[in-house]
Amino acid sequence: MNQPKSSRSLATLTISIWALVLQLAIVSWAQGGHPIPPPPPLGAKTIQCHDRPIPQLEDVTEKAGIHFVHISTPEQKYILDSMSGGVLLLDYDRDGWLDIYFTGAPTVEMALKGEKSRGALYHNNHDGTFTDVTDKAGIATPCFAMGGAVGDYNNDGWPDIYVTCFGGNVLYRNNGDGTFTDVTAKAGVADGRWSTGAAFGDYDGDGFLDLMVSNYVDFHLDHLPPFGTNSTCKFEELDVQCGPRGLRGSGDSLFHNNGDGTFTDVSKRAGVDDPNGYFGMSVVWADFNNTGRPDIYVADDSTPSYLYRNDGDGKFTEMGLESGTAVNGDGAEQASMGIAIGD
Ligand SMILES: [Ca+2]
Ligand SMILES: [Ca+2]
Ligand SMILES: [Ca+2]
Repeated sequence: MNQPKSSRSLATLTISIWALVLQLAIVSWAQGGHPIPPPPPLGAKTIQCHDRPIPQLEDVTEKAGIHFVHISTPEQKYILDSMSGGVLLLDYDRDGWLDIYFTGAPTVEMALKGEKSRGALYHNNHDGTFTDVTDKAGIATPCFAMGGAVGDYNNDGWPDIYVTCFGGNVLYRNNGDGTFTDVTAKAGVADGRWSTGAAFGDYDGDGFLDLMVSNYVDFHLDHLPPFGTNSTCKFEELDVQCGPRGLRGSGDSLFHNNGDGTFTDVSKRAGVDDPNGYFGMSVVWADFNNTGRPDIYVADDSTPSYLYRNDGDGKFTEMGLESGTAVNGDGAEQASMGIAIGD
């Protein structure tokens, strides 16, 4: 096609200008990082920052009717007193609104006297308030609780609760009528050690949620490590609680869901049993290498963390060090506690 030269030049110039505008827009978007978010909803509490309204968070605990208080001791003579306090969010009655389960732990002193502490289940009333339904639900005192996980292990559509504990975990089946039944014994998922983290994930793709549990320190109420008594129970010259360094760690557990309400401990066979006895704090399932199979990450306190690649044959390969997720950039072990996964 023949085009007059001046017309071609004008077209070329126009395209060049548009390309420049597009390039500038891309650069400025990339430099800005994110597109401008929509404004907060009307009536939301905000402050102005760089001419933009920034939403403010407000403590609504009291207004919401939540009165749960976690028991703690200021002395914290034992490392067991320093842990616990996990909270689960789940829609246990499937009304479309998230409810809250607070786990409760006693102090070591209370436990030695045989005293228990309560957890609490709060039902979401859909109006910003909650009602304590713990007693009706029957999940007030599962154990010396640390935290837990939510998953529908029996595929009946109702989310079930697994509570991690010091000295024996508890699986509660959701009965679908606001009550739960302790099915730990039948399911075979008590573990019995000091469990901290737990997460449900279907590692073998059979449609049933399996359960990974991280365990912390080998700790016994009848053999308490005495406060400040040796070099690992000192901070500078001060006497402090012992641990986790200087105490023995506990291995981790993977329970395969058999699909009939029972589980089988496959930790060793799967290669995720933590024979090193690292101090496990929390665990998460995520497909880190986009194979369609969930892998496992275990955050360990004061010891290297684990990244387990799901090999698809019921086994996992630990690749924490080579993936750069076991220790920090200087090669030092981290006091890893919790985990968040995001893209
Ligand atoms: Ca609900
Ligand atoms: Ca269920
Ligand atoms: Ca499974």
